[in-house]
Amino acid sequence: PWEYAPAPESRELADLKPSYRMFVDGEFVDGGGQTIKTVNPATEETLAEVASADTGDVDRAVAAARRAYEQVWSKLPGKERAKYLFRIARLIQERARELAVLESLDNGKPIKESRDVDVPTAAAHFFHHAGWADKLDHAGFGPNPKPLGVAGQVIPWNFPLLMLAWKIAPALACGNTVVLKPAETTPLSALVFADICRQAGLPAGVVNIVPGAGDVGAALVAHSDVDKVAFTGSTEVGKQIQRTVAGAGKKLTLELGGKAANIVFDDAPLDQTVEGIVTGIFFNQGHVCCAGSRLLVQESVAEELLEKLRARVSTLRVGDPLDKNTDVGAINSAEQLSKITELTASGETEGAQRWSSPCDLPERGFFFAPTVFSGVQQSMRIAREEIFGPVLSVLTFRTPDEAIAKANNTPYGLSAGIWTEKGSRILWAAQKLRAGVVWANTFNRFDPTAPFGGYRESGFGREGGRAGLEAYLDV
Ligand code: TXE
Repeated sequence: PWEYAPAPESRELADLKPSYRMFVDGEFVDGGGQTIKTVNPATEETLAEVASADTGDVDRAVAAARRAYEQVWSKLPGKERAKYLFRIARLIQERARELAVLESLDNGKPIKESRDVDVPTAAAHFFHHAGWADKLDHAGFGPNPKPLGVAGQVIPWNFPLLMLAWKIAPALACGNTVVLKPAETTPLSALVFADICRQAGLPAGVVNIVPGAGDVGAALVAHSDVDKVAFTGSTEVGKQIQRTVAGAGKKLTLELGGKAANIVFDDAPLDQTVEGIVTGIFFNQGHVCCAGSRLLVQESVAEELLEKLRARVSTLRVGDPLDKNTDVGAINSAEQLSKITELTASGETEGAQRWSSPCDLPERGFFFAPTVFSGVQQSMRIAREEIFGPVLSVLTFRTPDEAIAKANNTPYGLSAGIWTEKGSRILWAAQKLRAGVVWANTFNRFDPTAPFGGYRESGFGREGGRAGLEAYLDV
């Protein structure tokens, strides 16, 4: 029915087209694979038809990237590459409104997040890396830093444009060329980005975008002419990719799942902490690899904190992603919604106490009420497995040592948070936590200057800052 369709002005703002083609060698072309229908998760309506690549298209894209690498991009001085990156960054800013609306339509995230986080941070990544492009020889990477060649990059659906920026900006800054596969449920912003590359006059073949499902990603990472593979996604697929590239002489970075602990000590300012907990787990519907999905609270303040938290979560507005007042938007797909539903049911079966926000959910679309489980034990699935949804598992601890032991009791190691007034405790805990990122008195802050990445089953390699560039350079 009409009332569930996005307002006509939002389609216009996003400049939404009925169909999109893939981007190879500087041209928009049809793909050999079966066309993908991308769906608006807030309405379940088809947004657009998107061309999908087949293995022949992957071959053509890699060949174009190789040609562009050999003949143009690797030969350009850094200051010339920087000009293109600056241009791309400015074009992302100029087209920010279009990109933000498109991202919210395709992904389901609230417009205030795509507008204030995803799009500006994507532009910031290009600005930051543009600044590096002409300084690589003088930044202590080692003698004669050189690009690797063609990068094959596979990204997920939770931050479609931002993950693309994390992957493409450092690759280009270092002189590599790229073939990128966006996720099958969120290909649109990557194809608008392709148009931005064209608008920026980026030489043909430097960036190629090949939409498709997992088989296209598998063909790309296995391709014999790809020198470097960068993947963000599930731990399961990450392990598969690691096996595929083993022995093939490719460089690899993996950014996989997480089950981050957000630790609240008894001296933390509770009202401020509640805001951080909410940001930690309900930002982007909890579709965040570094989400603060396990709350560890010191026993003496647990009851008071939980009461404040439930009151605050009750005020979150869940619904239409395009409404500027929405705090929690739509779950990206029916599959992800059923995974969240199944895991939360297991929490109840295993004996945790479930509390869900008494919000009204829209009748259509994929929505899930913000949920808090208390009385969670470490053995429960909701304490061990990544839910990737708006569901928080609350555990308690008595001593700081116990907090660290519980925080580290996970195969993952992407991020963690600490809430305390004591600076010494922050430094102590940050040393002991096995996590690539530790936030203190904040959560889910992203900055292009800060290296991001995991320990253990959360993957390896860093993205962002100087450390992120090392993944795209040889010396
Ligand atoms: O991930 P996949 P899915 C976690 C989260 C989520 C779960 C499943 O817990 O519930 O993973 O999500 C491509 N070779 N994360 O199924 O399949 C795929 O097309 C090469 C955490 O969406 O890993 C997509 O582009 N590529 C995570 C990308 O991999 C393959 C973000 C991610 O999809 C492939 C997303 C293959 N064999 C999910 N199979 C994070 N770290 O942020 C699939 N793909």
